[in-house]
Amino acid sequence: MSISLTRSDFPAGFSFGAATSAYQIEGHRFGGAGSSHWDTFAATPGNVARGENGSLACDHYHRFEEDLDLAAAMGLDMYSFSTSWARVLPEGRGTPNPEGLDFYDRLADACLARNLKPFATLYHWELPSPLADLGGWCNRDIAGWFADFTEVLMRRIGDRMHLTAPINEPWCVAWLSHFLGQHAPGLRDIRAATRAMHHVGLAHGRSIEVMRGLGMSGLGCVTNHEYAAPADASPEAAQAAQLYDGIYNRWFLGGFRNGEYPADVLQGLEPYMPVGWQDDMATVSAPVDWLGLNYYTRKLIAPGASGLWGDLAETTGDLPQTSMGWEIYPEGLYHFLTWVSENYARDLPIYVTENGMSADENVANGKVDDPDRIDYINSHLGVVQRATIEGVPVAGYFFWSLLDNFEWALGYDKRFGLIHVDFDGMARTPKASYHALRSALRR
Ligand code: GCO
Repeated sequence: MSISLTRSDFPAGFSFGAATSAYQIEGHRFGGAGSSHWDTFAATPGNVARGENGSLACDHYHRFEEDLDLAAAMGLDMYSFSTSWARVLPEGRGTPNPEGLDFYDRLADACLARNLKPFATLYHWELPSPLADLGGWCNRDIAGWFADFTEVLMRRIGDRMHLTAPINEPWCVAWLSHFLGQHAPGLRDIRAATRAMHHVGLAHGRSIEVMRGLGMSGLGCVTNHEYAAPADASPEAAQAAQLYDGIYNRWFLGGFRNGEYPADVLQGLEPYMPVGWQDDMATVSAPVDWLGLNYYTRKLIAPGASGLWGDLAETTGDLPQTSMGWEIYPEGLYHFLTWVSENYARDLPIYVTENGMSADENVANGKVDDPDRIDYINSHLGVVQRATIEGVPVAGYFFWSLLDNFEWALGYDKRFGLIHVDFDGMARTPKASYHALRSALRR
């Protein structure tokens, strides 16, 4: 099986990359990294499958050169990584960990040495435990703590970044983790969630301001999106899907790009918003240079049983699914590319910053066949190409993920990698999708 499209099917300068994140691949036990709220969340029974955690992960901390060799051999133009706040500032503030800064310095140079343009995301979820102790994303002070982390890290590596984003998937950081409780810190409280929904945006804006002050460019925001459709023809399901869309898809883009939150969501969250939040919106909407969209799937939405505001039930339809139980729905990616272009981009370039699928593959005779992933790439790259032909300013596409890795609360058996990782011996085995992409990118 092959990837049907090649570079010539995309606009000149269109970039292909692969994405990873610090806690999911590095090995957080190494290099002086401090405790993060993911370490303690994972140490609490019932939160992560099989009690797994990111302490070893893919041992990328020691194997990053081998991994970047594989990324470069594929013909990728960019490598998207994230940096661990707890590795750079084990206390979250104050004295940096020199080993942490040295690691990201080496990583930046290793990318450039392989002609991989570095794309850094400062925060992909490993909040230092001492800051979690102070309320984490529920405490407005986190915006200043995050700005200080930005300054420490980007003074060291900012000169070499091609693209930089402050926070990966604000919805996951705030709503998934403080309302739904599925990710660290595992809270289920609408007041905590509302504060996080605002403070994440404020921290994003403060970080952008710091990087502008350092003279950096290529600064963007990365939001994740799910296509929300009504589970049935009832008006209640339509209303539920609209609210799911507001919380998931419109809240952060509204803040970042329009300096205002969507009225339908604010109606439910206003009573819990921090006093004076309106005065922060100029910072939340600090100008950026590009938009990043993470997309995987769609959800069919119905009202939840409690009747409480925000209680929304997800159901899955009859489309083919990945091992995450996510339906494969490339039309949703096309929708978001056109919808974001029409409503938020205002001609800024748009990157697909994460797209991919999980499957439970194994190595057989030194190979890993993953035909479903090749199909997924073909169908999703196909809608990206269609959007570019229609004039949507898509500037690049990042596959999630370069490596099989720690899939948060689901642990290590949800394999998203183009490269298989044997988590016992750490052997890397490029999958058939890796080889198919390699030949497509080099054709
Ligand atoms: C996310 C995160 C990644 C996930 C990937 C698969 O989008 O949730 O950025 O860390 O591993 O998306 O769920």
